[in-house]
Amino acid sequence: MTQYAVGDIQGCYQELDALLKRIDFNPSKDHLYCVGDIVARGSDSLACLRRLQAMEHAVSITLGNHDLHLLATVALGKEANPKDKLAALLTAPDCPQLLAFLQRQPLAIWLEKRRMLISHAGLSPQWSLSQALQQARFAEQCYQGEDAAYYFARMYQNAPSQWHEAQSKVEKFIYTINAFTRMRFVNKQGALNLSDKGAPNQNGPLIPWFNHPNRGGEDFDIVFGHWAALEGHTGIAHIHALDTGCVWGGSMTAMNLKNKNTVSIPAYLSS
Ligand SMILES: [Mn+2]
Repeated sequence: MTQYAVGDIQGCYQELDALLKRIDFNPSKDHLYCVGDIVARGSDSLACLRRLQAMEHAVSITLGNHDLHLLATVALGKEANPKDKLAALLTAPDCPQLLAFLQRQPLAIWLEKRRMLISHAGLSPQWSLSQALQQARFAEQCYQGEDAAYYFARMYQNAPSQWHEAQSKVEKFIYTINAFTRMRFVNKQGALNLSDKGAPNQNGPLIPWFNHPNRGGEDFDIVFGHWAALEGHTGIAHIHALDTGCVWGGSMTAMNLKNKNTVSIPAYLSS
């Protein structure tokens, strides 16, 4: 059995298919951890979700901002943004099952044997590992429960940007979703900045979450996606950035969780 993590897929089905072939992925014995953003922007989100759902027993996903946005759009009866290219998915006969599959997925996965945390955006420097996992379970109960639409309707806010400011259940939900799915830069205090998406700038006031001095994870690995501008590099050996920007013309990357070797498939021009 080989375990792999794969970076942001974002509807790039041809590259996903080629990557699974390249690593000789066998769903009857291997396992694929997807770091999230399965859907949106790429040309075939429908095929990506169908492929993953068809081998659900061999797949785990930590949801990304685009995945949650899709679930929220449908739960709230809103129109999808045409640039997300979700029309084929949303009109497919198996759309309800595919969305239910997505909604069952967690925000964070802890692999005890490997001492490895997987999430879409990383680990907030204002949380310990155990706090992060506790908050992930809390937020999953919100978006998977009967009141999911209530939480989806309140999800899109940038405040509170600091964990200690999150007092109510909704504020804790908002902070948790933002930390796990939207975080890139934080300030000196560790507050989330949710607008800057670029490459790290040594001289700016904002620092990547993984460079914050309070960041947990000196004694475990962290695997994340979401930040294509990093081009797969954090400069820290045990913090693994897997979003190599396939949908933007980069590549799609898979990492073997045991030996940390990576394989990448360059983006096809057609997608
Ligand atoms: Mn993302």
